[in-house]
Amino acid sequence: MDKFEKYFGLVDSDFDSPILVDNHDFEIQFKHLETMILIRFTENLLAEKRKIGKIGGPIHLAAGQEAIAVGISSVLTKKDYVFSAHRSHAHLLALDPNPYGLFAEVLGRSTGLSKGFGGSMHLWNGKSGFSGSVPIVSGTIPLAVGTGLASKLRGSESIGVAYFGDGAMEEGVVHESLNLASKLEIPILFVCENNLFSSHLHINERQPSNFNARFAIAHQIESRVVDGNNVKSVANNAQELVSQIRNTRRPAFLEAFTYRLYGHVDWREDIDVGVGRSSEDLNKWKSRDPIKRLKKALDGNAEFVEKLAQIEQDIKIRIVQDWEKAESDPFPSDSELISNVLFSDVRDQNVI
Ligand SMILES: Cc1ncc(C[n+]2csc(CCOP(=O)(O)OP(=O)(O)O)c2C)c(N)n1
Ligand SMILES: [Mg+2]
Repeated sequence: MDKFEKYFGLVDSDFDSPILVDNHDFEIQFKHLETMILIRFTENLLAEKRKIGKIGGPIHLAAGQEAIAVGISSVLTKKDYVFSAHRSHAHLLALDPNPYGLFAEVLGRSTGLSKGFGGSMHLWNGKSGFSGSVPIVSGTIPLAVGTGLASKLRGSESIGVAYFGDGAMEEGVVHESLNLASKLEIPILFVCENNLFSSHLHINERQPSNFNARFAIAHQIESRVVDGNNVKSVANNAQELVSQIRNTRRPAFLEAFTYRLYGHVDWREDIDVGVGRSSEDLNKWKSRDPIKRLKKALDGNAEFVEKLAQIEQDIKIRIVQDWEKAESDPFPSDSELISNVLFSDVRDQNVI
């Protein structure tokens, strides 16, 4: 069992509590549900394809954590600069729910989001605001701070957004980033997705406290701690923090507690059972699945069941079509190998 009961202001049983949705809220929450389902089905398909060897490189799945990406993205604009790390599919798809470019990328095709050179852990989708993911844990956090600073210097409304895990919090550069953002008053939202694990190691084995927003408090940054499996709570808190960031041009920090349903990497859910997480905990968190919880909340609405069945079917069909299309795309040509790695067309034309 998790060895602690308190998640700074939240208690363990809060994660089992119902999500309250009334009729005027129904459309918004249904939209959230739709995006979460698209992300879940996309990742389930990736898991299956990785298992049978169709995908060559490792994939880090965020199933179980979708409510955070969907809640946060619902309050961002395409002009914001969003960065992530190794577990970034949900962040990418919540901004642009279109898996084709991701599929082409993990298949190494030239039509992929990074032209087939990056795979699952090097994604970019500039038109949606997704400004990059890299697998160096915490590596993109200072970049997000930089985009926030640049926005402020340009007098633009845009903000930086950095998604990172509880493990990333243990890298020195995160603390330097928090300090700089606070001292220079940089418009950035730090989003700590606390799924309690860094690879196979539980946070209790690594930290004196399971609560990471304490570091924001130390840097005098406004912070919130939320139930990351409740999309409505994530979206409402993100809305308040993001408006505050846009108005004051100061940073904010949101810590969302959650749990991943797959193992650290690839498709096996039990890869870390027996190392750090017990099947008992896994089952407990499965019952707190953010999709299940939101379905339950929406179930009272008269149109819900029919609407849901239709949407789930449409998404399934679309995803399979996107995968097949990506699979039939070409690999990069030899000339692309040179132009994208050894020098950049853009750099040669415009910058240097
Ligand atoms: C600088 C660096 N150190 C170590 C690793 C190996 N590594 C990959 S993922 C990971 C765990 C990260 O945990 P967390 O930030 O909580 O993200 P989660 O996997 O839980 O989403 C580690 C240690 C790495 N990729 N980069
Ligand atoms: Mg983690």
